[in-house]
Amino acid sequence: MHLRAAVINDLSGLGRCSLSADIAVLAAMGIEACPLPTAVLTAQTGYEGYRSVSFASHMEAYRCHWHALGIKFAGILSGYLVSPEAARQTAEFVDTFHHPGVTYLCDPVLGDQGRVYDGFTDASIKSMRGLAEKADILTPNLTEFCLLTGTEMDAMMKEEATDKDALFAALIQKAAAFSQADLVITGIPIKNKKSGRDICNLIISKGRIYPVTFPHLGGSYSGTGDLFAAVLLAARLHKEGLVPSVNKAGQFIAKGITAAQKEHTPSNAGIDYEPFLPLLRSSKEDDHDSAYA
Ligand code: PXL
Repeated sequence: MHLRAAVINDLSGLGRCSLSADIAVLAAMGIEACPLPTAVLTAQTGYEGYRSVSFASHMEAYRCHWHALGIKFAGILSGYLVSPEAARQTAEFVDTFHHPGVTYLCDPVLGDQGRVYDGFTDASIKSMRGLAEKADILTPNLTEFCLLTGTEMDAMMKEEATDKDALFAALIQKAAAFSQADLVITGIPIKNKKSGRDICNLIISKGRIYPVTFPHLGGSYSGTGDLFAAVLLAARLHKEGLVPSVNKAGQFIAKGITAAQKEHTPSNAGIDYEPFLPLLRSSKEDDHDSAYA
């Protein structure tokens, strides 16, 4: 069956993130990606001297045109929203196209490693919170989760040093605001007695938790959150289970990081994921191929 997803994100010339990542992953997973740019940048904002042109004033035209054409989406993904106006336009888009049976994944791109990305303000955080409340799947990293829930970041980091169970309990309590969604808090550092550190993607869904843990590979690369969200949405649109979908996304990122480390790729340039795109095809799509053989 043909599947189509709207991807609301920026187009960055460098950094292997946002729309470039979304389109590559969705296409590799057999899904048509319809890009709705929120901004066009010479490079993602981690690069010194980047230039950014907002696309917020053009977003309404996309919504109206696609609506007039009667276009339907199986999924909607939103990511980097350059301004509160871009977030408002995204909310309008979601209200227009998010019918029953349509999966809306909100990746609340706001920051990482305890820091807010360049250009975001309290108003950006507030408008992202409004979108997060509409999501079926919500994929903040730990920093973004703290920003969305008004949680002090240091407190969460201290928990990591002491007690994993206490950290998870605190996260579950704060997650109540988004109980309508399958929440996946990514990049949670967890102590591991043998190798030192793991990275946990904590799923909180319908009041239950499912930790999906990987060895900590080190480094903090551009675009990993975008790639993760795109794989997760595509796998869910193919009706793969929530935990296997998170696992698939995590494995894909781990392969890209390992390759980036081998190539000494700078963290701003993103991970070397391209050779691993063919591995994302599901066996269901292969069945689809054989139906046409
Ligand atoms: O990958 C997140 C992201 C997306 N888009 C832009 C960014 C960033 C992170 O820095 O700058 C423009």
